[in-house]
Amino acid sequence: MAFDILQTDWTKARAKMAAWRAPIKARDIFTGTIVAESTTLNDLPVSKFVVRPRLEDGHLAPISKSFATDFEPCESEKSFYEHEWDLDEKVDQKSLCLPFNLTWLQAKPGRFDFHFELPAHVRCLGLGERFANLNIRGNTHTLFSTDNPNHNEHADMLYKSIPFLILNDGPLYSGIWLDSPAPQRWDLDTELSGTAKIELFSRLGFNLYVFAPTTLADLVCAFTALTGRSALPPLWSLGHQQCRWSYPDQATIRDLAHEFRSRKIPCDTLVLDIDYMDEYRVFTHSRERFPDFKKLAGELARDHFKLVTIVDPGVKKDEKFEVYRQGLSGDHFCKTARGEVFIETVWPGLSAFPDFLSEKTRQWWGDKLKFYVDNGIAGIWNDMNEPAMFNNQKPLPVPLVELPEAQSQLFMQQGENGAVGHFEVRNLYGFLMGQATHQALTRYRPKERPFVLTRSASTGIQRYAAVWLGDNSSWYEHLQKSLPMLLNMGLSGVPFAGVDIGGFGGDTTPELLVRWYEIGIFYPFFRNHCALMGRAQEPFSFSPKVEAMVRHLIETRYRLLPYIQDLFWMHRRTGAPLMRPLAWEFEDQVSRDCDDQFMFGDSIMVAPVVQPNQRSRRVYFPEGRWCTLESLLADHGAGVQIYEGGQTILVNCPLGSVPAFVREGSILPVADIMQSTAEYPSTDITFYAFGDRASSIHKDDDGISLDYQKQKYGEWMIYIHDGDFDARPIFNGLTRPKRRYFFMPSGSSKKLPCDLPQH
Ligand code: MIG
Repeated sequence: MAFDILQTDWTKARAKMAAWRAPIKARDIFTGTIVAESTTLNDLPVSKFVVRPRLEDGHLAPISKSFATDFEPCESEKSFYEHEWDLDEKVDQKSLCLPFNLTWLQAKPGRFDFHFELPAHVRCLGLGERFANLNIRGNTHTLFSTDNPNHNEHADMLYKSIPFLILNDGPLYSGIWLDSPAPQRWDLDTELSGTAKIELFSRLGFNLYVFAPTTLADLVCAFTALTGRSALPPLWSLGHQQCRWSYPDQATIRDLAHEFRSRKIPCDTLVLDIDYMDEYRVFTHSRERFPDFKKLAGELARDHFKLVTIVDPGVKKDEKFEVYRQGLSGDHFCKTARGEVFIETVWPGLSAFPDFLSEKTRQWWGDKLKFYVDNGIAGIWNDMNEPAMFNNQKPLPVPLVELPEAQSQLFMQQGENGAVGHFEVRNLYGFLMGQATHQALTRYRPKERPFVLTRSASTGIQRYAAVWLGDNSSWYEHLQKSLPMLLNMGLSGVPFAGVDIGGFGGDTTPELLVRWYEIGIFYPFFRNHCALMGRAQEPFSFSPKVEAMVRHLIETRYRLLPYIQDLFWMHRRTGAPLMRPLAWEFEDQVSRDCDDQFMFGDSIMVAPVVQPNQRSRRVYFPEGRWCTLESLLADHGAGVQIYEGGQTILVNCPLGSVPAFVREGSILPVADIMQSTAEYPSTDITFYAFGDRASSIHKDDDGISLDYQKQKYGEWMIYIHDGDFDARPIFNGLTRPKRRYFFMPSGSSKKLPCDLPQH
């Protein structure tokens, strides 16, 4: 940020210096109520504290509904989420004995302070979207959803706010979840004094959850039993997605589709950024540049492409614009404390912002989305929903001593308990827009799995949307950061995540793009995206050599789709993310500290190159034996390349090779190369085994409908015993899939036909 020394605002600067220097000594002014409850989630003890301060008018703060925990699981999956809260006797917090000696007090009507101990060896993980490595200790983390395109060491507030912190002490992991959408500042021992502090800037109170120590897997299982899990995504959304800001017109989109198919680069989805609209008006398309909007989607569908469009919240302030008029007459927009519609500048110019906190507005927005469904748009991409505003990117007062009174919080929103200041609920804005979008798509296409992508999000977003981590740049540093950042997203309950492949800002280089695809094929959300001024970075934008490398990588992604779907199935039942830190699977010290490698499910370890001009790297192999994924999947009979675990080995990493290793005892279900997932229902599936003894679970379904929730799927236990293949049905709700199955014994180059029995 540039600043002009002659313009220094000394009053502000002094206040900030003073605020940093003097830790605010706080006296507890709390006179409200605390209700303590406890439960067990899959045998894990969890405590919950519902804290309601007394307001200045003498009333208790109303209990506001937690959108994070408010959901109804489908009938067949109720047992994954079942728990009951027991009311505890002790409700005086002074007598509570909490892990890490956690205590809190109310320092001001608009601020609560929490303190807990953080012994020197304790690692801190999770906390949603942080621009940081895996262990986020030693820094201050502000949770206040913000459109911050500068992802660098100064980046604090980002797009998402998920206040779930994992504390790792040796083999044990415990959790603290401060369930409140109000701004929070987590200081994870910046003073090196072994203490952590949270400031919660709220006038309304909170729910605090404390999870007892356990394994990482059990902790995330319990957390997602409370906050929900991702539904199975439509299969097409797991394929390759191509985007850029913006493909200018429909002819360009047609060309793009043609390039992918004629060059045989697999792709499922093309994405339209903001310029498909008429003057950036939501629920419109440009008559000049996209005159045949609906026809375009139809043509692309014949070529097995899906079309996804961006949808921003800002509604253009224009009395002649029907959506704006409806928003006014239906009272759907956020309003200032004086009752005027709040107006700020975003892409359409002066705009109004739907108040997604209000149920009737979510319904209205959902109704409007029918425009996209009627035009054959397959999925919706929500952007700018922090909400971002061109002249108001950092709306919180600095320094923040307590939350301003409701009337001074930029604008008001209408909750179930009446009007509430925006800051108090800002972190819910993107979540609720995503929820409205998800519910609308489900309403219009009840037989299909909805696809929603969102930039802003808060706890529980996985139930409604995939996420990407916003505006990264075409830098190796951001390629590297994508690993720990996505790992922490997964540990925070959000598995369906990715970052822009190739990098969003700036110009990518061919080498960077290839390295990015090497990792990107393991991002659950797999999309190439680039900003307005960046050079073209579609897979065919460079030399034939680069194109061949990227094609091979994308083909590998498609071959792994059966495995990827099995991982989503596993997530659905246990909360396990797809991308997992090594410590999820291994208990040794090196695994615990490692964040430049990760496990993709329990069978594949990814150890990528994230530096330019590097053609080898040291890879840590945890206990067991490992082989390269590429040598396992190559059918040329050269044999698999094996590494003994328990050591670090220098490994060659030629550009364009898949940087992944398979753990002994694994069976990978692998599809044939395909151009889009439309070919998936008839692909052969081959079970590649590494080791003479192995077992895994494989599932099959139609990849598109919600019937799996009505028991329409097939699930098998697959075994390798002394090198022989065996499969037993676990669940049989599917008519026999029309595909052939093969088994590739460990170290062999000859596939053997096999069968998945139907009972
Ligand atoms: O102010 O829609 O993060 O993915 O391409 C920029 C244009 C707005 C930011 C998103 C980016 C998108 C871009 N948007």
